[in-house]
Order: sequence, then C-alpha cells, then structure tokens
Amino acid sequence: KESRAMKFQRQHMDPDGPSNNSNYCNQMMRRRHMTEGRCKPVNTFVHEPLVDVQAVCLQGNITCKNGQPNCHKSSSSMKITDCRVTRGSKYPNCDYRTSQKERHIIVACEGNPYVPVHFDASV
Ligand code: 5FA
Repeated sequence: KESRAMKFQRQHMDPDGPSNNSNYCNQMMRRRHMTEGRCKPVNTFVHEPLVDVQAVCLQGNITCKNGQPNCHKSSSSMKITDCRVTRGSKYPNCDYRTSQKERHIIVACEGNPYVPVHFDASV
C-alpha cells in the first residue's frame, strides 16, 4: 500500500517542473491519479529538490489549518504551481487553471523518519 509519505510525493512533488504551459495542471493532475473517482478540487505541486522539501520538517512547529501542531513553514520561498478546478469542469473531464508562484510552503510532517505527509498552505 502507498505510504502517506509516498502519497505526498505523488500529489505534491515535481522537482523537474514546471513545464511552462497552461495545460500543466490538466496533464499532471491526471498523470498523478488525482482525477480518479472525482476531480481533486485544489492541489499544489512543488518544483524544488525532494531533500529541500523534506528539510522543511526541521523548521519550527506551527499550527496547521486543522489545529494540529505538526506543520512547518519553509524558510525560503519555493517555486510552486497551484492547480484549481475550473467552474465549468465536469467529472470525468477534469479541467484546471494553472498558476505558477513563488511562496513559502507549509507542510504537515509525521513519522520516523519525520517527513511531509500533507500540503497545508502556501504563504
Ligand atoms: N491532514 C490535514 N492536516 C494534517 C496534519 N496536521 N497532519 C497530517 N495530516 C493532515 O485535506 C485533508 C487531508 O489532510 C486528510 O487526509 C488529513 O489527514 C490531512 P483536505 O485538503 O481537506 O483534503 P484533500 O482532498 O485536499 O486531500 P487528500 O488528498 O484527501 O489528503 P492528503 O493529506 O493525502 O493530501 P493533501 O496533502 O492534499 O492534503
């Protein structure tokens, strides 16, 4: 079974991206299996080396959106792409808007090793 750490990597890691193209989210949300059963409404891909994203777990704890204390904010801004489903999108034809940004990321970390398991926000 896919671990939560592996799920994070599938849903949120694209170190070699972004391809500079407005179809990025349409392609990547399908390729990473987030358009099966439903169109996942919002999702962020991070375009930085995996080790740099894992290292965010070493930053000080902050409170997550769900009230848990296991979130951590990157000290540097990172290249990200936000994917958000469009208002006319109808499953199974999932249609996304692609927005490239540079933001600090906030991830939730768990386990031993203590690694990212959830993408909480970008600021
Ligand atoms: N989740 C939320 N806060 C968490 C925390 N502090 N520590 C660990 N996990 C945390 O997110 C809900 C999901 O986020 C739940 O699985 C919860 O365990 C975890 P959502 O944004 O409401 O739903 P989603 O549909 O966007 O996310 P999912 O794909 O269902 O959940 P994932 O966590 O696998 O993926 P995510 O990284 O996009 O949240």
